Amino acid sequence: MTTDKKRVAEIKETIIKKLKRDFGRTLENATDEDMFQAVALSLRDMMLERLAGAELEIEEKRLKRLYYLSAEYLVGRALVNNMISLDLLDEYKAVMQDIGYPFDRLENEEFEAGLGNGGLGRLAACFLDSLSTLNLPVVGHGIRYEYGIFRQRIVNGEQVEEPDDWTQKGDVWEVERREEQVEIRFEGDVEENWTENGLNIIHRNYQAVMAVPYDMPIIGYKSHMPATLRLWKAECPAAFDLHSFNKGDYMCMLKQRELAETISKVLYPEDDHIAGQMLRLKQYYFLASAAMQSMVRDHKKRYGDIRTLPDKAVVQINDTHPALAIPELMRLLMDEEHMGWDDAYGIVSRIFNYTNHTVMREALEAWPEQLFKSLLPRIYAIISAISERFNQKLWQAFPGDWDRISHMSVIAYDEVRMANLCLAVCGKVNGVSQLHGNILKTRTFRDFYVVFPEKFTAVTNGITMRRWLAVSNPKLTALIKDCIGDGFLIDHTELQRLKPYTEKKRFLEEYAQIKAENKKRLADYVKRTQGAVINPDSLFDVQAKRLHEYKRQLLKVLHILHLFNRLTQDGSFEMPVPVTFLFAAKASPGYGKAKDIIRLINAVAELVNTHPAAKDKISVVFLENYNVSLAEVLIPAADLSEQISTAGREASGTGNMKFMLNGALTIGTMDGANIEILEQVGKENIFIFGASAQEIANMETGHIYRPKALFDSDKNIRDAVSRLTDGTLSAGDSRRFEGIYNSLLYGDYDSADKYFVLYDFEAYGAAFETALSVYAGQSDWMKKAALNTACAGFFSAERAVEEYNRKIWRLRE
Ligand code: 26Q
Repeated sequence: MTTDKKRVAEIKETIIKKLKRDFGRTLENATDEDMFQAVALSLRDMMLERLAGAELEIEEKRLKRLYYLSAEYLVGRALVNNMISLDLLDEYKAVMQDIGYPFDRLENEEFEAGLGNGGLGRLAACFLDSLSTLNLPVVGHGIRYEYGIFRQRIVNGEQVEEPDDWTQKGDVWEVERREEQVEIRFEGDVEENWTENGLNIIHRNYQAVMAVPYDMPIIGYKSHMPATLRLWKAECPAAFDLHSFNKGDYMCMLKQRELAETISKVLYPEDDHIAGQMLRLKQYYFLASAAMQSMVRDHKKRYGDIRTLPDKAVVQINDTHPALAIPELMRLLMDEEHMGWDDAYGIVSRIFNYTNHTVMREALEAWPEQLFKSLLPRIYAIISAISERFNQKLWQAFPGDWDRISHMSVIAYDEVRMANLCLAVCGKVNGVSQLHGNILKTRTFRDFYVVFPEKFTAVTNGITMRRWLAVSNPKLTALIKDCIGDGFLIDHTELQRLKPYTEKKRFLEEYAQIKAENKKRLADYVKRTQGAVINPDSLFDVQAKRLHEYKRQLLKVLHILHLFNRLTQDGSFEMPVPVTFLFAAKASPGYGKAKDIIRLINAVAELVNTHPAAKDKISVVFLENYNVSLAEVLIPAADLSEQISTAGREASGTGNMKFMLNGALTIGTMDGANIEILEQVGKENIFIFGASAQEIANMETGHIYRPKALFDSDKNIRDAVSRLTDGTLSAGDSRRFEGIYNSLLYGDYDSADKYFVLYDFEAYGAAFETALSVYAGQSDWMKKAALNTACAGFFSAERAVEEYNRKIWRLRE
């Protein structure tokens, strides 16, 4: 460790002072919480100082700024990440050692900010970190959910959800900015009056809610320009309280308060499919309006003239959830700034850009028109006008083609469609991997591509090297530093300098040693947190991601049943190495099929882990409550990374990149970013299998897939699938998994095995067998693993963000 002794002494001094002044404690009698708070506050001081400096720089240099709008931010814990970003990790470790306080106790004291469901939310967090690292000015706008993604417990093999009360001890990193609150209006009547000054809009009888911003500085690595994560909390307006109170309507006042505060109460745990709740729409408008009001206010304060907005601001909307920002900005420009439609639209159409994250039909956001109209009357009127004008434009492109036009229309068939709104207005629309970008052009938004080819682009996702290597895998980080210095933490082209080392025996031994230690670390963690025992000498095969049919956890389960069949029935069958199958996945609470699959995984675990002929060869563990903190322990311990979605369905995946970076080999389909991982590492260093996106699409359009025929003709499939209902997995009830069984084999041709699990079954088995035999010849495996690390630089979020900047944002020009 090369620590700055003076800094160490200063930090220690600050912590002692914080303990005394903020908590009335000393090092001797501080509780764990006091200690965490004091250390965090010492970091926070430095972060806020930088934030102030950055604001000044933006002001002085009149820098263009990115407004990143997202309903989700899966930030995770911040303590160690902040130490690394400030380049003070070693110093803090030295201080804690000096004080005699275990560093990991400090880490574990922090609640993680889990304000997201999965990939989309984590991407937003990685991007803020990387934007700051590149010193690009950005404000991320989001919702300060009081309850983030639920905590998952497994009880009797089933998922049980518990509330995630992450702010119960307050959030040390945030700064409340009450003076910057804005008012958001719902419902009511809108009156339009033409006066000599143009259109005058009066909104009456609305329900007002206050949005109060809480700013969290996100410090990029060695950056002088922190990103601001501005999270909005809903509150009841004080004036409104008074008003009710005067009328003596005390109960009504409390009720209104509760209703207002409900808006930012909880993150909706549905990842990818909509159930049209009113409250969700309220949340999205709340976010959009607060963000736009704050952006406009900021610009006017700084530059005076709202007309220069597009030179100084650009907005990226993270999927369609914040898309109401588009009509909201129109509203602000017309109703508040008194611009005409054309001028306002001219500005709006230069500012917005949209990232799509999913091609699943059921995830395309659409709201019932009547509900929308009554909740947001003015916004509805603006969207109607956008829709009408857009349809006129389409009429010129496709004269007479009503079918196509109504398909592309923003409002049609009693629905308001958010993706179409984005396609109509945004300057750029991007996919999150190359394959996904192409699918958007050729399938999902095909008709739009014909009219606006110039709007479409693709930027492959990325991950931050700090969180997913430096924070989560300190040992590997140290080894890499020894070889190539620490440039790789900031410059994504550096990591490949590791390639020559993968030829060196000594390096590979150290690499293998680190993997073994990380596996031990995970085994200890699992023992401690859920009491399960796993063999650190087995191959760790990991599938960690949200539970979704298209991600095909079921394919892996059926394959485990197949291995179980062979181990118990075929005396000559040997596993070349023992394997531990690790699953981690949350299911949306309303997604019954996903919950059944969790139940199934646990039933298979019980079967396999106790059977004398199987238990020393294979074992299955379901890890509870997958979140960022668990990912940080799990991913560095993985040998094999399962990325086995039905081709064409996983827009990109980002877990796949994290596993690769940490030296797991991928077993995967030609889907999302897996294709680009293959391009980076070469086909020798990845296990690719299964139907391509094109083959899947052909089977779908031809209606030719017959899973039952595969079941009848393929004994391995039949024997594995039959386990679902033959009583082996009774879990007390032999009909428990009949639903899964039936959905694989029966239903209409289009709905039986909709995700082609049985179609890819044999190919998966073959790929897995190849992986096992390579693993059994250890040294070659480690070389491949190290090559995966060395080739992961492309997946740095700085590369992704630079690409966005070049193609879309044009900051710092
Ligand atoms: C849909 C309708 C109405 C309201 C909300 C939603 C909704 C909510 C969450 C739609 C989608 C999501 C989340 C999507 C998501 O996380 N997608 C993932 O994004 C990652 C980052 O780009 C990709 O790597 C993953 O492939 C993709 O699944």
